[in-house]
Amino acid sequence: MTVAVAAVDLGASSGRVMLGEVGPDHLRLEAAARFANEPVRTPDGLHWNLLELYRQAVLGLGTAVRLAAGTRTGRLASVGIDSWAVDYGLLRDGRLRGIPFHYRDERRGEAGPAAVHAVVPPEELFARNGLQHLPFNTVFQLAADPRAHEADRLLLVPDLLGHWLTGAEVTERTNASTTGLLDVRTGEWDDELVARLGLPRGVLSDLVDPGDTIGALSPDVASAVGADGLPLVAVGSHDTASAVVGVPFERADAAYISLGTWGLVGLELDAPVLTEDARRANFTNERGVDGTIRFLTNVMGTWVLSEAMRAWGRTDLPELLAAAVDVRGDVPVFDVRDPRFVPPGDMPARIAAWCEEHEVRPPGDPATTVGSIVQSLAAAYARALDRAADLSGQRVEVVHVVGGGSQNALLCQAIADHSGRPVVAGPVEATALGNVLVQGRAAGAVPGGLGELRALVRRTHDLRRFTPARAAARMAT
Ligand code: ADP
Ligand code: LRH
Repeated sequence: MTVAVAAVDLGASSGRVMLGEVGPDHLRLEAAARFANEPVRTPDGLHWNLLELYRQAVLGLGTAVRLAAGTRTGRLASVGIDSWAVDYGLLRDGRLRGIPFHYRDERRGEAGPAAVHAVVPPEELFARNGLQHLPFNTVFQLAADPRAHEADRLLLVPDLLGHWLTGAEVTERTNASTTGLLDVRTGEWDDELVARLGLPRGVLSDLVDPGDTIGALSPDVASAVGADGLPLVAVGSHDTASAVVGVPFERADAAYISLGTWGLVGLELDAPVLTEDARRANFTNERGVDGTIRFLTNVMGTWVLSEAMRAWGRTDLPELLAAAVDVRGDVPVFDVRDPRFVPPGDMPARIAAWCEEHEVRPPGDPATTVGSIVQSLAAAYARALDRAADLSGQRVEVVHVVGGGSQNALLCQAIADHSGRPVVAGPVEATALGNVLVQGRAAGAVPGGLGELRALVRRTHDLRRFTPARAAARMAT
């Protein structure tokens, strides 16, 4: 049996609605809509343009319904939504209270973490929620958000869009694990933590798991998209959870880098690693599909490159990368994890400032700067891969790179070279594939566990391989 489903996949830089066709030997995506995700700055800070994203999602679903009419089954079986993590909308009496903030909003600063840590010290917080310290984790955002106490419901971004589509108010568990309010051991809301932080427990809704049916599209939406009764099915609604479902692992001793705006570097494990070393190394234990744990660290991703291009007024990434290939000699390697690179702004100036402070000659022209960004990202990923292996005790012999950044051959080769490990690049749309696969499985079109789903990705997608220039060097050390 082959089914058609629609995946709404919202990344921090762009969104898409994909028609997915999935069956035991069939996995295919077709774009129903692609659209930019441009944040909006208002006097009170940086916001997501959620209304525009919702508008695009509904338009895209209408197109997916029409495209599905031409497939074997002639209709969509379900819809699933994933997006970036941590951000939320607050509702009262069903109405949104204020425009949701962007996790890169620099105004909220350290007030949230300071308030939380005054009540629950960092060591205890990590023992409870297993999360890497990111100042924008939901728990920290809420501590500095006066609206939290006026709200009767908090919905994470995919769940908020799902609420607008169906009326349901639920929280999907993989994304809930990025809030900081989920117990890392049980996967349930940590009621004691919520109470100690003085947060209203009533704002948190029931948890659902990937594969669960959330509800049917409301009559208004169903008539707008032309599909009566179409169900919304929970997927790994955290985009990284869906991306990792789409990693075509060939062997157990492999790591992944989900490479988009962020570079999420880590391993899939059965159980969290909650050691003091893991906490100090800023590793996280996020919850994945089928109860897996994503043991990873958030490293800078293509964001610094996109922001540099914005500063130069350039949109020709392939040309810039081609020019960077021709740069001769060493390029400066800077610390891509320095917090100065997180907010929007003039990245070439920030890179130059970092280099001057560290007595390194700054890169000059755009080609050298791009080369410098690529080598600096790869060096940081190589360190993170070694740390992931050390902290978990799992060997890492192969690195899978998935997401938009897997198209960047210069970067994939640099990751192979810096890490001394072969890199397998692709699929580009791992997140949408993960979303589609979980829906396909829920519809009964593909049986089995994650291994079977990944084997299907391998059978149906071309992957590109990069061999490390200095594999021998790593083996020797
Ligand atoms: P996100 O989900 O975080 O929005 P994506 O996975 O869509 O991110 O990846 C977006 C990134 O993919 C871009 O910032 C860009 O660096 C990279 N990318 C897109 N197209 C290409 C290309 N043709 N060559 C190299 N890199 C590309
Ligand atoms: C990637 C991502 C990542 C989170 C960040 C906020 O899009 O979901 O996993 O840490 O956004």
